[in-house]
Formats: sequence, C-alpha cells, structure tokens
Amino acid sequence: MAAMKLYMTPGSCSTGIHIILEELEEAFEAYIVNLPAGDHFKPDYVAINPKSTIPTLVRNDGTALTEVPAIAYWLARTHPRAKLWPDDAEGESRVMEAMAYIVGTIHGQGFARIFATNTFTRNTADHDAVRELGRDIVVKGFAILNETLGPKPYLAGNFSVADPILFYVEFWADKTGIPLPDNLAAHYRRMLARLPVQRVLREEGYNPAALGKPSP
Ligand SMILES: N[C@@H](CCC(=O)N[C@@H](CS)C(=O)NCC(=O)O)C(=O)O
Repeated sequence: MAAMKLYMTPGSCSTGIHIILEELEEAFEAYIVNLPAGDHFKPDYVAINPKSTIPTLVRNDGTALTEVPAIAYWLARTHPRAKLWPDDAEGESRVMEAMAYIVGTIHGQGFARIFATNTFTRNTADHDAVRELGRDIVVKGFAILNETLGPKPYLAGNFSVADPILFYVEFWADKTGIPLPDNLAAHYRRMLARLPVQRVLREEGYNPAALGKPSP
C-alpha cells in the first residue's frame, strides 16, 4: 500500500495536520509546496488540489482530501484507538465548532488579512487598514476561544485533533507579536511541551525552545 502524502508548507496551517500525523505516529511522505514561489498554482499541484490550497492529504488509496477540519476529522476517525475524537454528540459538535471557527474565522478572516493582504484589496493604500482589521478579528477570536477553553488543559478536555489546529494560530500569534490571553497562552505552552509538536517544529525549521516566551 502506498504511503500517504502530505502536501505542506512549513509554518503554515498544514503544521496542524503535520502534528496530528506525528501524534498518530503515522508514516507519510512530506511534499513541500513553496507558496511564495506560486507552486500551488502550477499544473502538477492543481491536478492534485484544484483549490490550490495547502494542506492536501493524499491517502493510501490515492484520493486527495483537502480542508483542514475535514483532514483532521478523517485522521481521527480512521485511528480510533488514539482517541483524538470525542465519542458523544456534544463533544463531537464542540470540536467541530472550534475547528470551524479557528480555520474559517481566525485564520480565514483574521490572519489571512495579515499574511495575504493583497487577496482582500487591490488597492495598496488600503493594506494597513486591512491588516488592522485582520488583527481585530484575531484578537476577538482569541478572546472567545479563551473563554471556550477556560481552565481545561485541551479544548475537548482530553487532547483531540482540535488542539493542533488551535496550536497553529497560537504559533502565528507568537510569530506576529499578537498577545495570547492567559488560557490560550497556557494551552500554547502545553502544546510546545509535547514531544510530537517539538519534532514537527524542528522538522519544519523552528526551534521549539525559542517559542512561547513572553515578549521582551
Ligand atoms: N480552508 C482551507 C484553507 C487553507 C489555506 O488557506 N491555506 C493557505 C496556507 S495556510 C494557502 O493555501 N494559501 C495559499 C492560497 O490560498 O493562495 C483549509 O481548511 O485547508
């Protein structure tokens, strides 16, 4: 059976899926998609994922799965012994609710305005305002998730696939100097202490020991 293939870009939202694969100790081949070079628009990649987004997971049967929450769900459901997906309707809905909000709003509406400003306006004079709006969306989103998490160690209580997804936006906050509210800062540090997370960060070119420090 062919190994799964993860099409990914270091330090991007695919890091969340990379962490889930590492937590599951799943063998896979990593293919780096160079976004700044526009590799995601080249015919070879478009043939795999016509949306031109990363991550894409090509599974053992050769079929491609896209969208972070869908990939996270599929990995959790196909590895039931790892217990990365709740088994009650309330728990399942809450994990889906958190992943949809993180990927759709905090990432898609917030950080995307900061990292991909030109996809929101063609007018360069508006760029600072668009980035500021993105930051406001992220800050509001973090305040909401901070309440959702509360004193729990992980979003669903126990570790689930939602936590690596939360981690990647916390990591972006660290890299862009957006402060994390207390519960999320504690979650981020908890994630940084996990060995699979440290392995992924090192593989993607980051030093985990340098992350999660208060700004000077
Ligand atoms: N809704 C998509 C979003 C993925 C996404 O926006 N990925 C970014 C990188 S973090 C990307 O592919 N950007 C390139 C582009 O959209 O042109 C998902 O859940 O996978």
